[in-house]
Amino acid sequence: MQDFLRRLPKIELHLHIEGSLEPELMFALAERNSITLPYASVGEAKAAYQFKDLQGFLNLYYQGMNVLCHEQDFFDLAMDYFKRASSEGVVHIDMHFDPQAHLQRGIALDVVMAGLLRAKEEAEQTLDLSVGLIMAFLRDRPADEALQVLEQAAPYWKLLDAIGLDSAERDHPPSKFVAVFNRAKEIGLARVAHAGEEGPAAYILEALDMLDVCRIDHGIRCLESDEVVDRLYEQQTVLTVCPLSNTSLKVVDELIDHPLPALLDKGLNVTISSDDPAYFGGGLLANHIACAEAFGWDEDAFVELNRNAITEAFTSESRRQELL
Ligand code: ES4
Ligand code: ZN
Repeated sequence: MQDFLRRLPKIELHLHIEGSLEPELMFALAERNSITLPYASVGEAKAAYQFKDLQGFLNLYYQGMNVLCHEQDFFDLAMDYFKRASSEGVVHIDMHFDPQAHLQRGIALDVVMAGLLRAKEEAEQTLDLSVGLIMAFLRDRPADEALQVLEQAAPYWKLLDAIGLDSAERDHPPSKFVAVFNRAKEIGLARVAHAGEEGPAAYILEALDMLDVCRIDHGIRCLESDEVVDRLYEQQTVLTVCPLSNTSLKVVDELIDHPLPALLDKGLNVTISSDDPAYFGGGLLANHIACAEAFGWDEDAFVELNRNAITEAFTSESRRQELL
């Protein structure tokens, strides 16, 4: 089964590129940029990756990305992940990135974009990998700021596939970002949002109704509301479910208790992703293997999940056909 899963062409629709920063690269970039890390060693960093909840993780995630200063750092970050993912059989990645987290530290948007776009281009030319770009906004920061960043990104609109909404979910409902998402729609950008990860099922409905998203990142708490499950079923909205993320952040106690099988039983359009692979114990292959072990799914189940993802991937129709 592990060999099959490694060889299976896999698609991930939900990956935060800053969450792919492995401690080894973090140390190398810290040295390159003369930054002092709060860890004495790679081992110590890994040992610190024990999270109580989403906020506990976000604190280390924002701390870790402090080593990203120059265009080359963003290129190395993304290329490092693309190569690793490709070697595990990943053929498409829709990649979130968090411009506000870098702007806040005085890193210009052009620096972030130049590095990430160059890595995307190189990956698409040298690996059998296509990459979609999702500019994500931090929901625990003001909506005005998000709107400003979206306008500031005008030179890049043509190169983006979608906008997203991430960071601390509780008390930051989708409704806070209606103006930002309306503007993205006007611009012609697709829209996705994290909802129903730590936040309530009602946030999923809000994201659908008020932000007009085509995809819900996580969405696992939909099971707390029949109304929300019905909506997701009727629209066949894609859910990007991240099993190892959910256990790492204690959204779910153990993988055996994960709602994935229940979501499939309801006929929902489920896909599997890795979220923040450097922090949650592995990438897309590790997530597949963990699901095979926990749920005893057969090969066809994984083929189906990846087919769901291909159909919704942010890439050209010809690439989608090639992957199907
Ligand atoms: C995230 Cl796991 C998760 N949830 C919400 N926002 C995020 N940003 C990076 N990882
Ligand atoms: Zn996420």
